[in-house]
Amino acid sequence: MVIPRYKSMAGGGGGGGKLSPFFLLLIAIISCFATYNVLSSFLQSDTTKVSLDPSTSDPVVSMPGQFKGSGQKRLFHVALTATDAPYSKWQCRIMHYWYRQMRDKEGSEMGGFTRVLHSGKPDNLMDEIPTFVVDPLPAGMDRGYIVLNRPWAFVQWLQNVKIEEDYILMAEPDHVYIRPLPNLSRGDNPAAFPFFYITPAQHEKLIRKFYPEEKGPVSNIDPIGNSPVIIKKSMLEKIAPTWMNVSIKMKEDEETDKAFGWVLEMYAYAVASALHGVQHILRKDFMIQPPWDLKLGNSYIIHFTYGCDYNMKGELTYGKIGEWRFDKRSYLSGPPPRNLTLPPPGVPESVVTLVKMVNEASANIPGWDDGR
Ligand SMILES: *[C@@H]1O[C@H](CO)[C@@H](O)[C@H](O)[C@H]1NC(C)=O
Ligand SMILES: *[C@@H]1O[C@H](CO)[C@@H](O)[C@H](O)[C@H]1NC(C)=O
Ligand SMILES: CC(=O)N[C@H]1CO[C@H](CO)[C@@H](O)[C@@H]1O
Repeated sequence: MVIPRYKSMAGGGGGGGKLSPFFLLLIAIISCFATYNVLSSFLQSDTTKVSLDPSTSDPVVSMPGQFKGSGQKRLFHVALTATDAPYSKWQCRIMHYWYRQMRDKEGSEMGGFTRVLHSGKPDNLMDEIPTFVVDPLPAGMDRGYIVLNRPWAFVQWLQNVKIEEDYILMAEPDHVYIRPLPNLSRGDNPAAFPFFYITPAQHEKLIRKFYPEEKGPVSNIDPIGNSPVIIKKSMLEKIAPTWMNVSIKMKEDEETDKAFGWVLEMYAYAVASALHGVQHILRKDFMIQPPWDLKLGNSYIIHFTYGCDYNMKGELTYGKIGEWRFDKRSYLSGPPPRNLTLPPPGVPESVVTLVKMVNEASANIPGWDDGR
């Protein structure tokens, strides 16, 4: 079997250069934010940047944590970090569509939804998807690695919005819900998906630069990224600023940057949560990743980060463009057309289901092709 080595993302690689002045600037920005928040809690500034989808604005009754075990739902807020690039938009629309299909089903503990848009300005999906606009990192600070904006987006969102739910699901645009998602966390343990390519033990020397020995063994660091994770809001509020710090420090450290590459920000979350003594429940059934996972089983999410290439005999041709293919990267500048051709016979259930779900969403989302 071909082993996919990286969580692939569109875009170029990291840049070079020194970060330190930017880092100082960042600290300044963080303190401005802190000041702003003290002020805004007095001024009761309920943000004007939130656009509420009428279908999700009905009141959500949030239950205090103490009620757990009483059969009450422990709702979690679905937080989707995204940009305003066409590539991000069409994935967000499909993701939000399936959230709405699953939210009210039996077994779901999905609460409200927010797209945390880290492009700094509203886009044309504000009326379709509940959105909160946050600022990107100052120009150049992400060093071409746009996902470095994610922790900063969470920091801003958590500081500026009153979230009803006690739990947060950190989600990504390329997630499709195949079943209603319950709150998989237990007590103080968040739930996370274990990624086989996140291997802290194999990078002990690097990890120790950010996770000092007195904190405990490197095995405390979970093989995870920030998404999907269901976590208590109060914990994420503590972890997010550390996550941001750690990710910027890792990016600044040449050796670490080189070793972790595109998954640096995942390591940064894993280390940051361990620094706060948080241990995750590892749920392999959280999601499947076609084409490697063939069956839906009893998992909850399809993560479509890998290209799916097949010949007409239904055989996987990974790494070679298939006669039939579905790859999100084929649609960098706009949405896939409606009614994509279904794969040939023999292609696994996971891939067939994914394409059918993309088709169902695109068929039912008004204005699918309108350049969004
Ligand atoms: C982030 O890093 C700066 C500089 O090292 C430090 O002063 C600050 O306390 C850190 N904040 C968190 C939340 O780790
Ligand atoms: C989708 O495309 C197939 C051919 O690939 C066609 O038979 C079918 O009618 C189309 N469905 C819709 C809703 O356009
Ligand atoms: C899957 C899961 O663990 N869901 C739990 C979410 O929280 C409620 C309340 O504590 C439990 O009853 C569910 O079992």
